[in-house]
Amino acid sequence: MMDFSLKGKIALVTGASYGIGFALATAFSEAGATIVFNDINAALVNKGLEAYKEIGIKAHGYVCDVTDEKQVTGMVAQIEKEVGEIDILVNNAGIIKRIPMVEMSADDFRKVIDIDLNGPFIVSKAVLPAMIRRRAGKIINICSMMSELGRETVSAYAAAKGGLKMLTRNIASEYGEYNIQCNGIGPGYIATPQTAPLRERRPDGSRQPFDSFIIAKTPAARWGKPEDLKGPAVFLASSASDFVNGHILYVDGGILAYIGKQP
Ligand code: NAP
Ligand code: GCO
Repeated sequence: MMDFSLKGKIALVTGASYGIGFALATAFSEAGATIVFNDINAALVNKGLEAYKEIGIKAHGYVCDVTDEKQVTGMVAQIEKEVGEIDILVNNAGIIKRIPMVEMSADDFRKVIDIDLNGPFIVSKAVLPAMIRRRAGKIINICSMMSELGRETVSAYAAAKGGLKMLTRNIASEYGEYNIQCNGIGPGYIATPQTAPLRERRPDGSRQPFDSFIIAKTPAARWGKPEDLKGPAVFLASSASDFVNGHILYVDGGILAYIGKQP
Protein backbone atom coordinates (compact mmCIF):
# COMPACT_ATOMS: atom_id res chain seq x y z
CA MET A 1 0.00 0.00 0.00
CA MET A 2 2.95 2.34 0.62
CA ASP A 3 3.40 2.94 -3.13
CA PHE A 4 0.02 4.66 -3.37
CA SER A 5 0.62 7.18 -0.60
CA LEU A 6 0.73 10.88 -1.53
CA LYS A 7 1.85 11.95 1.93
CA GLY A 8 3.86 15.19 1.83
CA LYS A 9 2.99 15.90 -1.83
CA ILE A 10 1.44 19.10 -3.15
CA ALA A 11 -1.15 18.64 -5.89
CA LEU A 12 -2.55 21.37 -8.16
CA VAL A 13 -5.84 20.43 -9.84
CA THR A 14 -7.15 23.00 -12.33
CA GLY A 15 -10.85 23.89 -12.50
CA ALA A 16 -11.55 21.84 -9.37
CA SER A 17 -14.37 23.69 -7.58
CA TYR A 18 -16.80 20.91 -8.44
CA GLY A 19 -17.22 17.95 -10.82
CA ILE A 20 -14.37 15.63 -11.80
CA GLY A 21 -11.61 17.97 -10.54
CA PHE A 22 -13.21 18.13 -7.09
CA ALA A 23 -13.41 14.31 -6.88
CA LEU A 24 -9.76 13.91 -7.94
CA ALA A 25 -8.53 16.52 -5.45
CA THR A 26 -10.55 14.80 -2.72
CA ALA A 27 -8.91 11.46 -3.59
CA PHE A 28 -5.44 13.04 -3.42
CA SER A 29 -6.24 14.53 -0.05
CA GLU A 30 -7.45 11.15 1.22
CA ALA A 31 -4.11 9.72 0.03
CA GLY A 32 -2.24 12.35 2.07
CA ALA A 33 -1.57 15.24 -0.35
CA THR A 34 -2.06 18.97 0.19
CA ILE A 35 -4.65 20.29 -2.25
CA VAL A 36 -4.34 23.41 -4.37
CA PHE A 37 -6.90 24.30 -7.02
CA ASN A 38 -7.86 27.20 -9.23
CA ASP A 39 -10.99 28.26 -11.01
CA ILE A 40 -11.99 30.95 -13.41
CA ASN A 41 -13.63 33.38 -10.94
CA ALA A 42 -13.81 34.19 -7.22
CA ALA A 43 -17.39 32.93 -6.82
CA LEU A 44 -16.38 29.45 -8.04
CA VAL A 45 -13.21 29.40 -5.93
CA ASN A 46 -15.23 30.33 -2.83
CA LYS A 47 -17.82 27.68 -3.66
CA GLY A 48 -14.96 25.15 -3.98
CA LEU A 49 -13.32 26.24 -0.71
CA GLU A 50 -16.66 25.79 1.09
CA ALA A 51 -17.20 22.35 -0.47
CA TYR A 52 -13.71 21.14 0.54
CA LYS A 53 -14.18 22.55 4.03
CA GLU A 54 -17.49 20.75 4.38
CA ILE A 55 -15.74 17.38 3.92
CA GLY A 56 -12.86 18.31 6.19
CA ILE A 57 -10.25 19.23 3.57
CA LYS A 58 -8.14 22.37 3.96
CA ALA A 59 -7.67 23.30 0.30
CA HIS A 60 -5.86 26.34 -1.13
CA GLY A 61 -7.88 28.07 -3.87
CA TYR A 62 -6.73 30.59 -6.49
CA VAL A 63 -8.55 32.59 -9.15
CA CYS A 64 -6.76 31.94 -12.44
CA ASP A 65 -7.71 31.51 -16.09
CA VAL A 66 -5.64 28.62 -17.47
CA THR A 67 -5.50 30.26 -20.92
CA ASP A 68 -3.72 33.36 -19.58
CA GLU A 69 0.00 32.62 -19.36
CA LYS A 70 0.72 35.65 -17.16
CA GLN A 71 -1.98 34.67 -14.66
CA VAL A 72 -0.75 31.07 -14.65
CA THR A 73 2.93 31.90 -14.01
CA GLY A 74 1.79 34.36 -11.31
CA MET A 75 -0.35 31.68 -9.65
CA VAL A 76 2.40 29.04 -9.75
CA ALA A 77 4.88 31.51 -8.18
CA GLN A 78 2.30 32.35 -5.49
CA ILE A 79 1.63 28.65 -4.77
CA GLU A 80 5.39 28.01 -4.46
CA LYS A 81 5.63 30.86 -1.95
CA GLU A 82 2.48 30.14 0.05
CA VAL A 83 2.19 26.34 -0.10
CA GLY A 84 5.33 24.87 -1.68
CA GLU A 85 6.53 23.40 -4.98
CA ILE A 86 4.01 21.44 -7.01
CA ASP A 87 4.63 17.67 -7.14
CA ILE A 88 1.44 16.70 -8.99
CA LEU A 89 -0.45 18.66 -11.65
CA VAL A 90 -3.84 17.63 -13.01
CA ASN A 91 -4.94 19.53 -16.10
CA ASN A 92 -8.68 19.16 -15.53
CA ALA A 93 -10.23 22.55 -16.45
CA GLY A 94 -12.13 22.20 -19.69
CA ILE A 95 -15.24 23.16 -21.63
CA ILE A 96 -17.32 21.70 -24.42
CA LYS A 97 -19.45 23.39 -27.08
CA ARG A 98 -21.91 21.11 -28.84
CA ILE A 99 -22.48 22.78 -32.22
CA PRO A 100 -22.58 21.14 -35.68
CA MET A 101 -19.25 21.92 -37.34
CA VAL A 102 -20.73 23.73 -40.33
CA GLU A 103 -22.56 26.07 -37.94
CA MET A 104 -19.63 26.64 -35.58
CA SER A 105 -17.78 29.95 -35.68
CA ALA A 106 -13.99 29.91 -35.83
CA ASP A 107 -14.05 31.93 -32.58
CA ASP A 108 -16.02 29.19 -30.77
CA PHE A 109 -13.66 26.55 -32.15
CA ARG A 110 -10.63 28.57 -30.96
CA LYS A 111 -12.15 29.06 -27.51
CA VAL A 112 -12.48 25.30 -26.93
CA ILE A 113 -8.95 24.64 -28.20
CA ASP A 114 -7.67 27.48 -26.04
CA ILE A 115 -9.09 26.13 -22.77
CA ASP A 116 -8.85 22.37 -23.43
CA LEU A 117 -5.45 22.22 -25.19
CA ASN A 118 -3.53 25.49 -24.84
CA GLY A 119 -4.48 25.59 -21.12
CA PRO A 120 -2.76 22.26 -20.30
CA PHE A 121 0.28 23.40 -22.33
CA ILE A 122 0.48 26.69 -20.42
CA VAL A 123 0.04 25.19 -16.94
CA SER A 124 2.40 22.25 -17.64
CA LYS A 125 5.02 24.66 -18.99
CA ALA A 126 4.77 26.67 -15.76
CA VAL A 127 5.31 23.70 -13.41
CA LEU A 128 7.86 21.74 -15.45
CA PRO A 129 11.02 23.79 -14.64
CA ALA A 130 10.76 23.04 -10.90
CA MET A 131 9.96 19.38 -11.64
CA ILE A 132 13.02 19.15 -13.92
CA ARG A 133 15.21 20.77 -11.27
CA ARG A 134 13.94 18.40 -8.59
CA ARG A 135 14.05 15.34 -10.91
CA ALA A 136 10.48 14.38 -9.99
CA GLY A 137 6.97 15.21 -11.10
CA LYS A 138 3.59 13.82 -12.13
CA ILE A 139 1.33 15.43 -14.71
CA ILE A 140 -2.11 13.98 -15.43
CA ASN A 141 -4.10 15.33 -18.36
CA ILE A 142 -7.85 14.77 -18.36
CA CYS A 143 -8.55 13.50 -21.86
CA SER A 144 -11.83 12.00 -23.11
CA MET A 145 -13.56 9.34 -25.20
CA MET A 146 -13.14 12.06 -27.81
CA SER A 147 -9.37 11.55 -27.67
CA GLU A 148 -10.21 8.41 -29.70
CA LEU A 149 -13.71 8.79 -31.12
CA GLY A 150 -15.72 11.38 -32.97
CA ARG A 151 -19.39 12.20 -32.88
CA GLU A 152 -21.81 14.82 -34.16
CA THR A 153 -21.39 18.40 -32.80
CA VAL A 154 -18.09 18.03 -30.90
CA SER A 155 -15.44 18.78 -33.57
CA ALA A 156 -13.56 21.37 -31.47
CA TYR A 157 -13.67 19.25 -28.31
CA ALA A 158 -12.48 16.12 -30.17
CA ALA A 159 -9.68 18.09 -31.85
CA ALA A 160 -8.59 19.48 -28.46
CA LYS A 161 -8.80 16.16 -26.57
CA GLY A 162 -7.05 14.28 -29.41
CA GLY A 163 -4.35 16.96 -29.25
CA LEU A 164 -4.16 16.61 -25.46
CA LYS A 165 -3.46 12.88 -25.86
CA MET A 166 -0.48 13.74 -28.08
CA LEU A 167 0.68 16.57 -25.78
CA THR A 168 0.68 13.92 -23.01
CA ARG A 169 2.87 11.59 -25.05
CA ASN A 170 5.17 14.46 -25.99
CA ILE A 171 5.68 15.68 -22.42
CA ALA A 172 6.47 12.06 -21.46
CA SER A 173 8.93 11.81 -24.38
CA GLU A 174 10.60 15.14 -23.75
CA TYR A 175 10.89 15.09 -19.95
CA GLY A 176 10.77 11.39 -18.98
CA GLU A 177 14.54 11.42 -18.48
CA TYR A 178 14.01 13.78 -15.52
CA ASN A 179 11.81 11.23 -13.72
CA ILE A 180 8.70 13.13 -14.79
CA GLN A 181 5.67 11.01 -15.69
CA CYS A 182 2.93 12.55 -17.82
CA ASN A 183 -0.12 10.38 -18.34
CA GLY A 184 -3.74 10.93 -19.24
CA ILE A 185 -7.06 9.75 -17.88
CA GLY A 186 -9.77 9.29 -20.48
CA PRO A 187 -13.08 9.32 -18.61
CA GLY A 188 -16.10 7.76 -20.22
CA TYR A 189 -19.48 9.47 -19.89
CA ILE A 190 -19.48 10.88 -16.35
CA ALA A 191 -22.45 12.50 -14.61
CA THR A 192 -21.32 16.11 -13.97
CA PRO A 193 -22.78 19.54 -14.84
CA GLN A 194 -20.90 19.34 -18.17
CA THR A 195 -23.01 16.36 -19.27
CA ALA A 196 -26.25 17.39 -17.50
CA PRO A 197 -27.93 18.51 -20.76
CA LEU A 198 -27.38 15.01 -22.16
CA ARG A 199 -29.08 13.38 -19.17
CA GLU A 200 -32.10 15.64 -18.65
CA ARG A 201 -35.25 13.53 -18.20
CA ARG A 202 -38.25 14.12 -20.46
CA PRO A 203 -41.40 15.60 -18.89
CA ASP A 204 -42.79 12.05 -18.40
CA GLY A 205 -39.62 11.01 -16.51
CA SER A 206 -38.25 8.77 -19.28
CA ARG A 207 -34.65 8.93 -20.52
CA GLN A 208 -33.91 10.98 -23.62
CA PRO A 209 -32.44 9.06 -26.58
CA PHE A 210 -28.83 10.18 -26.02
CA ASP A 211 -28.99 9.06 -22.40
CA SER A 212 -30.31 5.60 -23.40
CA PHE A 213 -27.69 5.45 -26.16
CA ILE A 214 -24.85 5.96 -23.64
CA ILE A 215 -26.24 3.32 -21.28
CA ALA A 216 -26.48 0.87 -24.20
CA LYS A 217 -22.97 1.72 -25.44
CA THR A 218 -21.40 1.20 -21.99
CA PRO A 219 -20.86 -2.45 -20.99
CA ALA A 220 -21.20 -1.32 -17.36
CA ALA A 221 -24.70 -0.12 -18.39
CA ARG A 222 -24.52 3.15 -16.44
CA TRP A 223 -23.03 6.64 -16.50
CA GLY A 224 -19.77 7.01 -14.63
CA LYS A 225 -19.50 8.95 -11.38
CA PRO A 226 -16.63 11.37 -10.67
CA GLU A 227 -15.66 8.95 -7.84
CA ASP A 228 -14.95 6.24 -10.44
CA LEU A 229 -11.86 8.24 -11.41
CA LYS A 230 -10.37 8.50 -7.92
CA GLY A 231 -8.41 5.22 -7.83
CA PRO A 232 -6.90 5.61 -11.31
CA ALA A 233 -5.88 9.21 -10.49
CA VAL A 234 -4.19 8.23 -7.21
CA PHE A 235 -2.34 5.46 -9.08
CA LEU A 236 -1.05 7.91 -11.73
CA ALA A 237 -0.11 10.50 -9.07
CA SER A 238 1.77 8.04 -6.86
CA SER A 239 5.09 6.22 -7.09
CA ALA A 240 3.15 3.04 -7.97
CA SER A 241 3.17 4.38 -11.55
CA ASP A 242 6.79 5.56 -11.76
CA PHE A 243 7.46 3.49 -14.92
CA VAL A 244 4.13 4.35 -16.58
CA ASN A 245 4.66 7.23 -18.98
CA GLY A 246 2.77 8.68 -21.94
CA HIS A 247 -0.15 6.33 -21.28
CA ILE A 248 -3.85 7.21 -21.51
CA LEU A 249 -5.82 5.25 -18.95
CA TYR A 250 -9.40 5.04 -20.18
CA VAL A 251 -11.89 4.77 -17.34
CA ASP A 252 -15.03 4.28 -19.36
CA GLY A 253 -16.95 1.24 -18.11
CA GLY A 254 -15.73 -0.53 -21.26
CA ILE A 255 -17.04 1.84 -23.98
CA LEU A 256 -13.89 1.72 -26.12
CA ALA A 257 -13.81 -2.09 -26.02
CA TYR A 258 -17.39 -2.51 -27.23
CA ILE A 259 -18.84 -2.39 -30.74
CA GLY A 260 -22.31 -1.71 -29.31
CA LYS A 261 -25.49 -3.72 -28.74
CA GLN A 262 -26.62 -5.90 -31.64
CA PRO A 263 -29.91 -4.71 -33.09
P1 NAP B 1 -17.20 20.85 -15.44
O1 NAP B 1 -18.20 20.24 -14.53
O2 NAP B 1 -17.68 21.78 -16.49
O3 NAP B 1 -15.93 21.48 -14.65
C1 NAP B 1 -14.86 22.09 -15.35
C2 NAP B 1 -14.27 23.19 -14.50
O4 NAP B 1 -13.25 23.91 -15.23
C3 NAP B 1 -15.30 24.21 -14.08
O5 NAP B 1 -15.10 24.57 -12.73
C4 NAP B 1 -15.02 25.35 -15.03
O6 NAP B 1 -15.50 26.61 -14.65
C5 NAP B 1 -13.51 25.31 -15.07
N1 NAP B 1 -12.96 26.12 -16.16
C6 NAP B 1 -13.50 26.34 -17.39
N2 NAP B 1 -12.71 27.17 -18.08
C7 NAP B 1 -11.66 27.50 -17.28
C8 NAP B 1 -10.52 28.32 -17.45
N3 NAP B 1 -10.28 28.99 -18.58
N4 NAP B 1 -9.65 28.43 -16.42
C9 NAP B 1 -9.88 27.78 -15.25
N5 NAP B 1 -10.93 26.98 -15.04
C10 NAP B 1 -11.82 26.84 -16.05
O7 NAP B 1 -16.52 19.65 -16.16
P2 NAP B 1 -16.30 18.14 -15.71
O8 NAP B 1 -17.35 17.34 -16.35
O9 NAP B 1 -16.02 18.02 -14.25
O10 NAP B 1 -14.98 17.90 -16.54
C11 NAP B 1 -13.69 18.14 -16.06
C12 NAP B 1 -12.72 17.71 -17.15
O11 NAP B 1 -13.00 16.36 -17.53
C13 NAP B 1 -12.86 18.53 -18.44
O12 NAP B 1 -11.58 18.69 -19.02
C14 NAP B 1 -13.73 17.65 -19.32
O13 NAP B 1 -13.54 17.89 -20.68
C15 NAP B 1 -13.23 16.29 -18.93
N6 NAP B 1 -14.14 15.18 -19.19
C16 NAP B 1 -15.42 15.18 -18.73
C17 NAP B 1 -16.23 14.07 -18.98
C18 NAP B 1 -17.65 13.97 -18.51
O14 NAP B 1 -18.35 13.06 -18.98
N7 NAP B 1 -18.11 14.83 -17.62
C19 NAP B 1 -15.72 13.01 -19.68
C20 NAP B 1 -14.42 13.06 -20.17
C21 NAP B 1 -13.64 14.15 -19.91
P3 NAP B 1 -16.97 27.05 -15.23
O15 NAP B 1 -17.98 26.43 -14.31
O16 NAP B 1 -16.96 28.53 -15.19
O17 NAP B 1 -17.05 26.53 -16.64
C1 GCO C 1 -20.39 14.70 -25.43
C2 GCO C 1 -19.84 14.60 -24.04
C3 GCO C 1 -18.46 13.96 -24.01
C4 GCO C 1 -18.00 13.72 -22.61
C5 GCO C 1 -16.68 13.10 -22.42
C6 GCO C 1 -16.59 11.73 -22.98
O1 GCO C 1 -21.09 15.65 -25.72
O2 GCO C 1 -20.16 13.76 -26.21
O3 GCO C 1 -19.89 15.80 -23.37
O4 GCO C 1 -17.59 14.58 -24.86
O5 GCO C 1 -18.07 14.87 -21.84
O6 GCO C 1 -15.59 13.91 -22.77
O7 GCO C 1 -15.40 11.13 -22.59
